[in-house]
This record gives sequence, C-alpha cells and structure tokens, in this order.
Amino acid sequence: IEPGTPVDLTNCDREPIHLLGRVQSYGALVAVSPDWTVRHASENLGSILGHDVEGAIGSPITELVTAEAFDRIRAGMEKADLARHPLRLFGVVLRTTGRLFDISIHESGPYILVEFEPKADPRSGDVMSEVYPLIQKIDTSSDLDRLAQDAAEGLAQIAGFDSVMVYQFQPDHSGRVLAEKRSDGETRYLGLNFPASDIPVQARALYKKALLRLIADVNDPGAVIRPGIDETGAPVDLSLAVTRAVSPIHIEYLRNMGIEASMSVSIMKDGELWGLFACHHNTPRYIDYERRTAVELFAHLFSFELSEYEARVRARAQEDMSRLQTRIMSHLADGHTLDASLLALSGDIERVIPHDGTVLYHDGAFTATGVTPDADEFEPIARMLDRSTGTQIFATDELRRDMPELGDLSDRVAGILAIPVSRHPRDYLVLCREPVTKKVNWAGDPTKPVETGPNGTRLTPRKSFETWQQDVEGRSESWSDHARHAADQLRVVLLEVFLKVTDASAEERK
Ligand code: BLA
Repeated sequence: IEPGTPVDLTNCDREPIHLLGRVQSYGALVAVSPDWTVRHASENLGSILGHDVEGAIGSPITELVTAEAFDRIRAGMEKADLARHPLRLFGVVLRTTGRLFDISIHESGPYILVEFEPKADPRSGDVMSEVYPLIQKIDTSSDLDRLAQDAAEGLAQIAGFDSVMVYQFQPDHSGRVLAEKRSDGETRYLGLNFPASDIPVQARALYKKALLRLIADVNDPGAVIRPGIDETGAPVDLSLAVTRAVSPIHIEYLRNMGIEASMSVSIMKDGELWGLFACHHNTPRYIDYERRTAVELFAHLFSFELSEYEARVRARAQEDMSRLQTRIMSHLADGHTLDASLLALSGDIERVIPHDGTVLYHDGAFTATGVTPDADEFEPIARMLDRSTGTQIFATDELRRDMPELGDLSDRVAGILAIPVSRHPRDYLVLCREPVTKKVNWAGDPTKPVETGPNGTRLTPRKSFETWQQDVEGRSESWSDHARHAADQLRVVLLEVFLKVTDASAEERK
C-alpha cells in the first residue's frame, strides 16, 4: 500500500497476498523455467534441501535432486492439470541422504513451482484411511448445526488442532461460527458473527482456487524468494503455492486472537465458497502435506454431505407441498372459490412455511387474513413485485430495505415472501411476517474491524474479540431454505390450480 493512500477497509482488499515473495520456513520453493533451469529459489533452500541458493539459481534442477526423483516428478506431471491443481508427491527421496520429502508441483505464469517439505513423521503414511470413517459419522438427516458439529469433530481428529470451527459465509460476506470443537471442551466463538472485512475480497477469491492454507507459526519470519522478480520486475505468483507466507495484517489478527498457528480449509458448494473450516492452535503446529491433503479431502467430501443435506430439505419441502396440493384440490372440489380456499388453507401453509398473515392479490383484488399490509399499503408492494419478481418467488426479511418509502408499515410487517401464482405476472400469494427484535452476537464491534496501528496510518485488525451484542430491529425471521423451496413448490402447484380454475370458468361461460 502506497504511503499517503487514504486509510479505509478497501486497503485490505487490495493487499496483493499472492505476490508477497516469501515462503514459510516449513518448506522451500524453487521456480524453474520450462527447460528446468532454476530461476528463483527461497533462501531456506540450504537448510531444507542442503543446497545453497546462490549456487542453485541458474542451474538445472537435476543438480538439486537425484535422477530417480526427477523422473518421478516428470512422470507425475504428465497426468496433471498443473495450472489449476498442484501435483502432490508424498514420501519422495530427493537426495542421496535418503531423507523423505512431500512435494507440490504446479505451473505459475512462465514457471513451474516446485515446493519441498521434509517429512516430519514418515509413519503418518496411512492418513487417507482416517478420512472415510469420519465422514461416515456425519449425520445428514438432522439439522445444519448438527451436521457442522459432526464435521468439526471429524476434522479435529484428522488435523489435531486445539480448535476446529465451521465458519459459514452469509450473503453479505460476514461469517458465522456454526460449530466449534475445542480440545479444552469450552466454546469460545460458537454462534458469533465476524465482519466481512476479516477475510477480505481477494482472500475469499483466492480460497476458491487454493483450498487450504496452513500458518504453522505466527512468529516464523519465513524465507525470502530470490531474486523473486523477473527482468521486467514481475513477481512470482504464489497463488497456489502451499508454502506461501501469508499477509502480515492477518498475522497480526491471529496474534490479537492469542493463537500461534492457524489453518483454514475452503468448503465449496456449487462452485462458490460456502464457508471454511477454521482451525486454531495455541502453540505452533505443522502437519505435513500428506495430512493436509487428507484434510482437504475431508472438506471436499463434506461438501457432498452438505449437498445431500440440502437435497433432503428440498425433498421434505416437496412432500409437504404435495400434501397441501391435495388439500387445495379437495377444497375446490367442495365448491369453494380459489380465493376462499387459499385463505382457508393458510393454516396448512403456515405449518410448512411459518408466517403471520396472508395476502392474495388476484386480478387486482386484495384479500387478506392475519397480520398484513392493508389494501392501500399493498399497492406499491404489488408494483415492486411486478418489477422485480418475474416468475420467481421473492423473499425479504427486511422489506423497508427494499422499499424505504413504505414508512411505518415495518412496525407491523417486516418480511414478505411473495409467490407469483398465475402466468399472468400480476397475481401473487404473499406471506407476511411480523418484525422481531433479534440479538446478533459479534466477535468484537463489527463497525470497528480495524484500528489505526502504532505506525500511524497502517491498519491493525481489532484487538478485542469479546462478544458485542447488536439489536437488530425492523426485520422478520429470515426465510429458511426449506421455506424457500416449499414456496417454490407452492408456486408450481398454484400455477396448475389457477390454470384449471380459469379453464373451468371458461368452460362455464361457453
Ligand atoms: C485471512 N482471515 C483470513 C483467514 C481467516 C480469517 C480464517 C484465512 C487464513 C487462515 O487460515 O488463518 C479470519 N479466522 C478468521 C475468522 C475466524 C478465524 C473470521 O478463525 C473466526 C473464527 N483481516 C482483518 C482486517 C484485515 C484482514 C481488518 O481483520 C485487513 C485490513 C486481512 N485476513 C486478512 C488477509 C487475509 C486474511 C489479508 C489473507 C491471508 C493470506 O492468505 O495471505
């Protein structure tokens, strides 16, 4: 960050965390050109590989590793898509000393990056076999919190960190700790929310591509990559480097939290970053690349469990709605009008999608039951729905955010879920919810995620993670995934019903 740049949170978003030119001390990195000449190397090459950096730069890689090791590397490379996924080799003898290394190889710009980590515990060999039994313990038939807790406990066993949390991103990129497994049996962050700026934009983007990072020791000075820039001044891109040293601002954050090692693993769902496993250790902690790969595999499988859980929620919503469809049909068969049937069945809908009031807006006619806007108040809402929903459902837990002009309606109705009910886009069934006052607990004041640091304008992450309570008013309970799926089913059901009813009345008119 240039001196004189105004200090605000976007500075955090701009720190080029993939270009910091440094690795952590647990591994060494070399960048070779396509002819296998070493162009850059980390300063700790000597201590890790026993080959001095000065001598390495400009030499072929075969001066660093044996011919057998080089063959194994090249053979592995043939099968891999190295620009996106590093090739992983575990327990390779690199030099005549016989010492074992785990190796990561990938392409970065004009280079092939090769990273070497001495194997700390050569007997950790069978770690992959630990993964399945722990994944199988996850119960996808209950709720998300239970699912997350099972996963945190499983991952804690594989990773051996003092604390493992499941952190879920929210639509505004803040995050919430859904589950926490600590070796001291306490809970410290469970249920707390963290502001979006704790994991800035570029970090979230990077974590979709590089799924795991280990910060083995917050006091590790790391090793500089030399020369680290090419003739044009371009630095080596370390995005996918597994030994990449991390942002000093984040190191400060970890120190402020009072921990000495951190590891996080991305949890992906439908191609998006759904959340992270966040692991803390009170003292430095290194686990080797092979074990980290098992951790990644666990997170990968957990994504499937999440999808399975969602599929169950969806299936349940579908069953609930097909029962409701039968009820609506038999009500209509008894000679009730559609409007009357829907309002009469609003209790049945309520059991599937909890709400406080129902509006049926059909051919410009307004019918309502329970807590709802009145007919005049509803007109602008109907216009807004005409503009924004099309044929999809529309859900908000804070109507006044979408429509500030509604004024004090939000004292009565704070959230709506609108279901378009005919092909004609201007008919809606609208479920309404009253406002609730919610207490949201944050880990520290979310409006002050940074302090100005000791060096003047440099930002420092907040020092206190003490629970900070926010009263959120003017919002309803949020519409759950189940409610949204059910509403979508109801939309399909009602489209059908409306079609039948209109057909029937057309028949009658003939
Ligand atoms: C990175 N911030 C991170 C990471 C986590 C968090 C998990 C990934 C690196 C890691 O695994 O440690 C945040 N850690 C958390 C949260 C919990 C946790 C929320 O355990 C909750 C339980 N951070 C700030 C501010 C800035 C900032 C104000 O608080 C910027 C000014 C920056 N955080 C920041 C940066 C990274 C980061 C730059 C990227 C680190 C890297 O990968 O190089």
